Amino acid sequence: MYAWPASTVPVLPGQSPELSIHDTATGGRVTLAPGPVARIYVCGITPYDATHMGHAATYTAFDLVQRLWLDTGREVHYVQNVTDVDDPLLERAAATGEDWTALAERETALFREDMTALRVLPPRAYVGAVESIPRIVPLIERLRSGGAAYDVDGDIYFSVDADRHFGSVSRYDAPTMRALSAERGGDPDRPGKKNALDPLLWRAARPGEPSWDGGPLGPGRPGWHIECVAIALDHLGMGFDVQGGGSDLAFPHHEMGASHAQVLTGEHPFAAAYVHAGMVGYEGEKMSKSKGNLVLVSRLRAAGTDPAAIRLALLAHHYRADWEWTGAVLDAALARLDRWRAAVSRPDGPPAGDLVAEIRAALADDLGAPAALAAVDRWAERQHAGGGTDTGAPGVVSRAVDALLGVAV
Ligand code: 5CA
Ligand code: ZN
Repeated sequence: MYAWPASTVPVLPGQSPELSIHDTATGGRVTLAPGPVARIYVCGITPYDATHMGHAATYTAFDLVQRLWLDTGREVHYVQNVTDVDDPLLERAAATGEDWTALAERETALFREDMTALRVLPPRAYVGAVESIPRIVPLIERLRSGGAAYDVDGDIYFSVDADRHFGSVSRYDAPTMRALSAERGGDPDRPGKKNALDPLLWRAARPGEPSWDGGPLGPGRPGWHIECVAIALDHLGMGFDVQGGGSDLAFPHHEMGASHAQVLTGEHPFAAAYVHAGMVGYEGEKMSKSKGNLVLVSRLRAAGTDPAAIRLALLAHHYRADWEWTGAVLDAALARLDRWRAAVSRPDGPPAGDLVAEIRAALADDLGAPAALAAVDRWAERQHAGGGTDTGAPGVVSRAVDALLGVAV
């Protein structure tokens, strides 16, 4: 699939320190040391509804990772999927009477527009589940022939007990895993499974559902976790630098994906760090397509809200925090954007060399975007208080804010 256009990223003198980031699998910080090409996989949308502030916050967080790595002089091999066939998408299409492919295409197109408007840099590879089926089928066959997958009435399940590292991504206990499995697409109560947590790899064709030729697997469609594994292994290989997504993906999705890949390759780990963004809520609940309590990026854009202000509203919260979207959050971001724009539009200002270092240090410290914004605020305050005479400073600030934070001032 094609992704979306990249906004230009100014090249700054000097470079960011190495990124130290919270890793779910260890529960602590890791300082990443990618090679000349940093490798990151971020789980993409299931395109059955429009991009809401929760999605936008998560993709903006991982955009900071890409920007920081670019600022260290590296290339970034960023891969993102589109879950363009799965239960929620088919259920929504059935409920509204729309063709499921048309729904997926429309919402993916809207997502591209939203990401472009928010200056989220595109992945290098943007890959759909459907187009990946020819790469998914052989992986399932290999798991089955190696004894790590088995049939239940024609459906094929992965045996979590085949991976001695199972549980090491989320580190949840068994009751928590069981509860989350039921909540997030699993079927722990289905009879005939070896372990209640075992996830579906291949769902045999059902009347009224789309299906594909699975060769020896029979006609059917892929399970959710194997989709991301097939795409990540195809484009990045084992041991890539960051597997990313929202915190609701830690279990079962990233746990199962790591296990699939570890059993397939005999190697460990799947990713050097598992990075999870907090959940954005609205009116007391997690913002979600299934609950329908959505604040949509596209709706704010259509109402004339500057996307740079939306981006600043997201960056004002630490990526790991759970937080609530409110009108006041947006108002504060609009005011900040005005202050910054007024500050950089002067012909001179206070020296900004330290500010660039402060933004870099804040981001390298577990993506501390709020601290980075506070540093820019302080420079803007000095500017508004009477400023300085450095004629290069406003340009330095606007380029740094653009390159590192993705905010066009
Ligand atoms: N297609 C799968 C991943 S392979 C999926 O989870 N799609 S999604 O559309 O449901 O979510 C896309 C991304 O947005 C995921 O990383 C998810 O964790 C994140 N996300 C969903 N809701 C929120 C929220 N309220 N706050 C923050 N991030 C969210
Ligand atoms: Zn995924």
